[in-house]
Amino acid sequence: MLTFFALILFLILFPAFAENVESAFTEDFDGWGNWKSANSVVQFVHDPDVGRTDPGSLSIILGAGHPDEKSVCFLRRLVVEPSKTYTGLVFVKTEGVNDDATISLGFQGQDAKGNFLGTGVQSTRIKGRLVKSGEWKRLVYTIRVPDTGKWQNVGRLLCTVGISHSEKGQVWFDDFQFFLNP
Ligand SMILES: [Ca+2]
Repeated sequence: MLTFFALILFLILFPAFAENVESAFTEDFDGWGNWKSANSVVQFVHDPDVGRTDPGSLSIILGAGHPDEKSVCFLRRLVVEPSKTYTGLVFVKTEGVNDDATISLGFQGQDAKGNFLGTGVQSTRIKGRLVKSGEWKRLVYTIRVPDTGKWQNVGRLLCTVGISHSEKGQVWFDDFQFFLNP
């Protein structure tokens, strides 16, 4: 019974804790969807062999004829509460992408039903030339969720991890984490 009350107290004190997300992609896409610009030539795959700490990662393969300015990404909705601060991070690896490729981790506001709020995207990016072949680089972004203006009805962050400005190559994503800042 004491354990039960301790659990209730924990849930009251840390209501958003249950929404923390970790994706190691050991088995599959772990609930991540994807999005691509029109005319993109791309494959979204789960790579069971490549991984940072453990095998398994998400990967985007840009195919012949992919227009280099186009954006493609994996995405996942994350439950958040206004006025709270969260940190997201993901590790990225590339093979054969353009030096000017932009690999990004971004967030935009949605309401509890997943409708866009027109908040624009907040993101961190790294250029392809800075991700050397075979090396994992970390992208990290901390966001305080506003509670006014366009963010008034926020209930979700749409998280995107993706690539633009490359017409060739492959990028992997692994060891994603999203958590409420203490
Ligand atoms: Ca992994």
